[in-house]
Amino acid sequence: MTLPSPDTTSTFEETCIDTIRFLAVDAVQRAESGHPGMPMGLAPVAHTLWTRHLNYDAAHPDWPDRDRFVLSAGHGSMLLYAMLYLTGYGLTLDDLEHFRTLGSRTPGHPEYGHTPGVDTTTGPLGQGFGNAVGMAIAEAFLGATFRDERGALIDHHTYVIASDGDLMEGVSSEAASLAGHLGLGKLIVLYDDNQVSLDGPTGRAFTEDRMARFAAYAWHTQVVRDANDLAALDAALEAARAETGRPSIIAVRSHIGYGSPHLQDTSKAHGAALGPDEVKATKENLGWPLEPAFYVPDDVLLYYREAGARGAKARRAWEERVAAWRAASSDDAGRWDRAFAREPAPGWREALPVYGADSPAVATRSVSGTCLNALAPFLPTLIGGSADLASSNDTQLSDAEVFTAGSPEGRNVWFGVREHAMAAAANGMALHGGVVPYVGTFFVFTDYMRPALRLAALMGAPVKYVLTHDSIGLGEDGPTHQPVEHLAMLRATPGFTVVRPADAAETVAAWRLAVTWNEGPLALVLTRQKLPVIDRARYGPADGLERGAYVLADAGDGERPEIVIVATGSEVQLALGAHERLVADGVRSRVVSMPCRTIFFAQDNAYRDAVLPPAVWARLSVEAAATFGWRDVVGDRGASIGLDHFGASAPAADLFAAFGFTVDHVYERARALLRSR
Ligand SMILES: Cc1ncc(C[n+]2csc(CCOP(=O)(O)OP(=O)(O)O)c2C)c(N)n1
Repeated sequence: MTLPSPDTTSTFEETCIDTIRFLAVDAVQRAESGHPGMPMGLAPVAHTLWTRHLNYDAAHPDWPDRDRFVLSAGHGSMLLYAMLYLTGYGLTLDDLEHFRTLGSRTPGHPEYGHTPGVDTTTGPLGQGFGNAVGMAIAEAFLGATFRDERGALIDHHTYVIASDGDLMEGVSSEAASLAGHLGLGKLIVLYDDNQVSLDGPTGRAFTEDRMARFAAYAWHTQVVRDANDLAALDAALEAARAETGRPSIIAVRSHIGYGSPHLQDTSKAHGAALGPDEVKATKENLGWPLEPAFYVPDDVLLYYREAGARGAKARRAWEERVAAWRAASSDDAGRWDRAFAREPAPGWREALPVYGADSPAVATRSVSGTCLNALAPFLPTLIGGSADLASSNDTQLSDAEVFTAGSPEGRNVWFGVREHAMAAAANGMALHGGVVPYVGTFFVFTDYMRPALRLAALMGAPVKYVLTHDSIGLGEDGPTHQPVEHLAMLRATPGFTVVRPADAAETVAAWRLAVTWNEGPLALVLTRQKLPVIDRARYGPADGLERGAYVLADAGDGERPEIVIVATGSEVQLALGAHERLVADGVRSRVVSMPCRTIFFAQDNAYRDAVLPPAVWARLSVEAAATFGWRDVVGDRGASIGLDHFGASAPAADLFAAFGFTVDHVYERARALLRSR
């Protein structure tokens, strides 16, 4: 089948575009829920992309060198689902008919890992934009890392559809600023300039010159004055690809609810079904058959299915090229396989540092930096950085270059003071595949990363977070910088793993866990202040961290303990100090180090009961953070030493003393608990 010439809007292409529009209209009407307006306006853009620009093979949605597509304006999900169905990703008309219903493959917003062809989960506006910047970083890095004599083996574009809401959200401003600085020339954003958002005209709240803003970010900018002008769209996309030194944005003037006689250009077309009468009026207006709903003309389906299969040739050629390159060098083949499996090369475990009782006190953030650098040679696709706190977070890879437009093989990314964008980009990097992203900042600034952390958990994106300055132990910077509720927040996030090691040896064990942890996001929560290295000859081995919690000290001699003190991070040493005094008093005391509550709760009952015997009701938790959630561990009759208020600005030792984080206080609370029996 020959394609219609791209420079004319043929009647057939109008039919194709109307098919997309009415699949969205009918699906939203059937669900009586959803967002028809954006797909109606942008159907020509999707049509143009999927038939003439995107490099993809619908039968292989995971092809590593496919172009990525991010629908940042995720509320317009029916636009994406219509394209995935039409081009043959395996979605069916039945899936579209069950849009937004329980168990369907077509949820309200696109979800990664749920629907084939969805490259990321979006919904919170602006996040997709940030993810796409990360995908473009990963692409550039991998392109520089894996090469044959013809050049980059990973060499694709990242396309985004973004809406007014996406560009209003701050995360996209940060991400755009970063992308412009990094000169990510293969990132192409199509901005749906329909001048309407949820509550009404954008003029109420969003009036700056958007293209001037992006030009100032060092982006290549273009305007297409009419979304229905396919030739102009084609030309703009060609020009965007021809621009290789800067990211591109194309503002496409479109009409929300295009074709709807009463709702076009109004916010009523944004987020609700048009209603049966308006569906009918719109179909009549655009000359579309009223029945059946979900009508797809045969020749339209054939046309899109052929477009969806056209990339098979390029995919096969790419696979042959990679196979030939792999055959020439088993080293390269190994590097490639490990990169895409996110596996370090053999020998990495032995390369990690070892700390003993004779090691001087050391901050867990410093140990983390040593581990990261020890791992770097074994994991050459480990790439990341910090939000301008690399020296504080110890996140710098000392033997690697900085990632820039001129040195895309660099592994140190200077994200700048942009936590929102950094975390969103890290998600995109993880989802792209081939790289293991890590990012660092002060623990308290997870507040600025929260939307992306949540999405990382929802998507199972294996991002590593290095979060330092983990408590009042950071001292003089004061309560603005001292996390209180952050551990509870991360622990409450389903699918998020948070590890707070107690000393150097646990930090090494934590990195050992992190490196092999590909199930989802994992955060290491680390101290600014030095901590003594626990004497492992005397107490339990740090490997226990792998089970989330373990018995560190036990005076029971096989007998059931009278009291269990459970602590995390820097407070474990206080628990040990109190324990020694209790033991001197003749109390059968036990200390449990619990660096990761989630992993511990996932252990079998036998292990959990062995660590925390159910019959021992006298349980005391010690953690310099909100006590929220500790009752799950200590029970109704237990007690918690925590921080249910903000901190203060003073040296760390003064704060620990003032707020009850001392051996004396832990001991006294333990004795009081025992007395209360
Ligand atoms: C962070 C965030 N805030 C609010 C929303 C709710 N919301 C969904 S779409 C939208 C605005 C829609 O305007 P626009 O982005 O222009 O999309 P269009 O109306 O053109 O479809 C809002 C506020 C959201 N999804 N994400």
